Amino acid sequence: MSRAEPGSRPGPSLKLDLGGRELDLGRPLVMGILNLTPDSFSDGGLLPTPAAARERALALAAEGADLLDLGAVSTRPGAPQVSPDEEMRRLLPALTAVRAAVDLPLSVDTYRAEVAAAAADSGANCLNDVTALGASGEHPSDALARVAAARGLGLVLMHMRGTPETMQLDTRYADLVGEVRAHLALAVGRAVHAGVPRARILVDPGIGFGKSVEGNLLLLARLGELAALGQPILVGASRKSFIGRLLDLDVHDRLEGSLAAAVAAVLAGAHVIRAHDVRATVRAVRIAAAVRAAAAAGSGV
Ligand code: HH2
Repeated sequence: MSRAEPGSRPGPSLKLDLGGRELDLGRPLVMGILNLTPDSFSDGGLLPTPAAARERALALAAEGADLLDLGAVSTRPGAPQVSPDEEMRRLLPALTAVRAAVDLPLSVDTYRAEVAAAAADSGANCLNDVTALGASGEHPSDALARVAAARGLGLVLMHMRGTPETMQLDTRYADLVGEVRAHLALAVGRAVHAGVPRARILVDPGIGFGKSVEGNLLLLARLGELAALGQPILVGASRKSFIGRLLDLDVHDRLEGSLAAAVAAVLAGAHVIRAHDVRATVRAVRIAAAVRAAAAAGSGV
């Protein structure tokens, strides 16, 4: 009987196509976060210039990131709106600098079609839409999916109820996991209808986006139920406030909690982990993946 490599998953491996870059999902991947914002909840203002973004991207690549996610607008609870012009002013020079420096697939965290199209021109491979085609919550639009389809980009569809301004006002759900799954199923259907092939779509339960502490824990525990959507699952729990609330720790002291959440997500079936602390996350996730592979391989050792 053939044995799986430690850290890999046995069986036929799923492939992900991000703008012409094929990623093997036979092991969990780590998406390194590059925040080009002045006000992100844990690392705002750290990358004020394209040169700083490039250096950070090179560092995350050296730490073992499989792909990078560049965001120019904070989605922290209560974050103010930023104009598309301001978003592009922050994003595009940094994206160009990062594209020239690293060979990893680059994702751009935006829900705006015009920003997405400009990002595609500057070398983005994937769009990360925290509104799952809900474009701000009030104006559902398939425009972003049409950009992904036309430019051959990957597309992350994340669940959020409301907008960053309103999402934490009411975090009660009758059936959280069922609602998240149904919401993502609809979004995947809309993306496919707009022309994005399933091989390019990831889903994300949106940890911290309109959820209580208990809701976030429930989503991590029952992540496997999203497998029914048939798409790879991305999870972003890094440094989020539920970790701070559970451990009573400030945002700069959440590394261990973030690693524990990443391990829980991988054991529950996550394919991609979005993280600020890449080196530590890569190591933790490799152990979780090895445990998962051992469980799948059966009882003979
Ligand atoms: N979380 C954040 C931003 N974008 N995208 C996906 N797909 N999943 C997530 O969980 C997710 C996301 C929030 O984290 P961060 O980017 O560090 O903070 P901010 O939004 O304040 O810039």
